[in-house]
Amino acid sequence: MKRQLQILVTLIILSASVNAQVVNEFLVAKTDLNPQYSLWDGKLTKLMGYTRLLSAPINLPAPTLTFTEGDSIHLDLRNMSQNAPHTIHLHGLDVDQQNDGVPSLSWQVYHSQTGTYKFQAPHPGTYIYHCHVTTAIHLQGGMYGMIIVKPLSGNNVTWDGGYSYDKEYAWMLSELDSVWHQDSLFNHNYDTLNPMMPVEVPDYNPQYFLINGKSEQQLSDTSIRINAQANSTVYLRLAAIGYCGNRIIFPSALNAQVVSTDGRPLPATINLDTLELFPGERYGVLLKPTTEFTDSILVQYKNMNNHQYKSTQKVPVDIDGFVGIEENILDMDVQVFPNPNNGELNILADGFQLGILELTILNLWGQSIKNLEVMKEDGTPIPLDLKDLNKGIYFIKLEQNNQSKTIKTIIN
Ligand SMILES: [Cu+2]
Repeated sequence: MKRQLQILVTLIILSASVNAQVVNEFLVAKTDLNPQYSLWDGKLTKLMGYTRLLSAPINLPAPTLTFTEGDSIHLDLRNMSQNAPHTIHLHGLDVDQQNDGVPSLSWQVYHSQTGTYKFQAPHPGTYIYHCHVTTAIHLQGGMYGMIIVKPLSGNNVTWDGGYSYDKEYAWMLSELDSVWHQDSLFNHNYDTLNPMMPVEVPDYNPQYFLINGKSEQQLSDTSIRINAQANSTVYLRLAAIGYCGNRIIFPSALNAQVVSTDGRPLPATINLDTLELFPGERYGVLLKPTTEFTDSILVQYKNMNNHQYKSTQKVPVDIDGFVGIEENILDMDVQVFPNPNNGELNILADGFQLGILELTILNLWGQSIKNLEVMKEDGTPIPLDLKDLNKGIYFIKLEQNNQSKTIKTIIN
């Protein structure tokens, strides 16, 4: 009987321990043979980095690794970079020293070898991984990416019992100094047993200031630019991994609130329009716009030796929604097309009578910026030329005999 009880207890313990889901991830460390990564000005640069496939191009940042809280992770690193060994340091995750990718404290993966990091995904939050061999060069080379740990309780919540959100963005802030992206720095066989650097490392003078590997006009990429509805909540994950300090300036209409830092919830939210990040830091920011507007978030890069700002990058923000312009008649069918348009548009004003229609063009703040009259002659659409207006969101108010209807259009 006692023996049967022992077996039963053993079986219960075994079944509990296999409940944690094992997730296998695989990364290849490699170095570009030729410049292939396209910067905003069209120049190409070489990278050293991590990819999921040997044949895949190296991207900045490396693939985002997304886990669920409690997952048991087996992360394989295959080194195909020809030269130095590499590791994966799990920056900010609570893992044991053996699996934390700091070569002097554990092990490193040599060319054509594979190593496996084993750890449990800890607290939900935003983390970073990067190589920890000759860190200054390998990290600048491109060996960094983001780790996102999602809570068990769902996809659109910051952590169990935390804040829910409608949409999320993740920005990894870094820089690139193309002078460092050369074979003379990339191709070395430094390791912890051979700590001599092959060449003198030049001063760091980045020419490219990056958000998810992009800058300038590339920031209109839909994965970076903020596009959301008024009265919705956006969760913005921020991770800084360059050698500059960062300052982020939010438009006040975004009602930015910092809710977490370095993978841990803050005891209370902090409302702010300006947030400073230092290398290695992560923040979780809720954006809660209540009105419709277009603006930019400014991301600045500061030289930490002399505290001078080297660059300001502008990320477009588009918040859609209604600003509450009163409708006198709600059942009147009015349409604008195409929408968005280039300033040439058509209005279908069924419900209004034939004859003169008075039009008022309003900006986002409800200010009248243009008045005109158009003639409704029959049931066909009325063409309208607004090409003299700047790109943006406008309201067109149509009036006739004390009846009116307002519609929205986007000129881009
Ligand atoms: Cu490395």
